[in-house]
Amino acid sequence: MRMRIGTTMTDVLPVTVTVILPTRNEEEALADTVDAIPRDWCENLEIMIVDGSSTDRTREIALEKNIRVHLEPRKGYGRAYRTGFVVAKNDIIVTMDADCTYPAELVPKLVKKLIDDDLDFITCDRLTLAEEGSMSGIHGFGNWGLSFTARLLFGYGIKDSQSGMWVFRKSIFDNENMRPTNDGMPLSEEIKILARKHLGKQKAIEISTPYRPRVGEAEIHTWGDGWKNFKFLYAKRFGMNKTLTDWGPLTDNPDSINGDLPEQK
Ligand SMILES: Nc1nc2c(ncn2[C@@H]2O[C@H](COP(=O)(O)OP(=O)(O)O)[C@@H](O)[C@H]2O)c(=O)[nH]1
Ligand SMILES: [Mg+2]
Repeated sequence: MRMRIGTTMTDVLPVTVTVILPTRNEEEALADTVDAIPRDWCENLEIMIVDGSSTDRTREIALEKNIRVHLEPRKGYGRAYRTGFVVAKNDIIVTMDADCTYPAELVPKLVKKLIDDDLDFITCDRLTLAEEGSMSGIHGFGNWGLSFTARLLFGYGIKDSQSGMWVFRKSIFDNENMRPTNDGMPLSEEIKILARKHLGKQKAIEISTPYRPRVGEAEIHTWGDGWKNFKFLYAKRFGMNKTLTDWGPLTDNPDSINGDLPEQK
């Protein structure tokens, strides 16, 4: 099989990949997000949602699309990933929001870069190539301010500390110090700080990619989440961040591959 990246054709990449989408009430955008992910370009592609007890049709849509559904009842964006990172079955993990904001079409190209350049972690900067209407003035300012604070406190030189698209090797978590601790939105800045700290600037890089307007309503609380992100940076800098829940899933989280989701019963 062949794949098309940009204008060049290449062979199937000899890797296995899991794309993780955290979801909470994303019925409007999930189908398009999933459809935008290219297929048949690597040895095995697992696409899954880690659903936070959505009350709309999110899980049904995922099942219709034949992707894996893991239910994580504990609240939080970070919590969903701290579960998804462990249950993902493949060697390379790609993350994105399920809201059509990130460039799913670039997933093969980003994975190829990770392999070709022997990298461990790529984070996608949204700020440089943000398309019109993708970030409201206040969000743009907040993202800039948080990224500025992160640079000031940690000096790791990351342009976009809040981006939610990362491409990395699952094996980075073999080092327990690489495992993020935060169950909320601050996990996003935390994982980048950890990557630069433990993997280094050569192996953990940032690439600018497009960012598009959201489909569906955001649940983010601009001021509340902004403040939590800001507080987290200071707590982390001074070693005062605490983890409230354990790494990995609960033993009884329903998963579509076990056939025990409420909608499968
Ligand atoms: N599982 C789970 N997913 C969540 C939760 N909160 C947000 N998400 C998802 O995480 C992603 C990021 O949230 P979003 O509202 O887009 O935040 P923003 O991009 O920072 O404005 C989206 O796909 C949400 O559906 C949660 O508590 N649990
Ligand atoms: Mg989003």
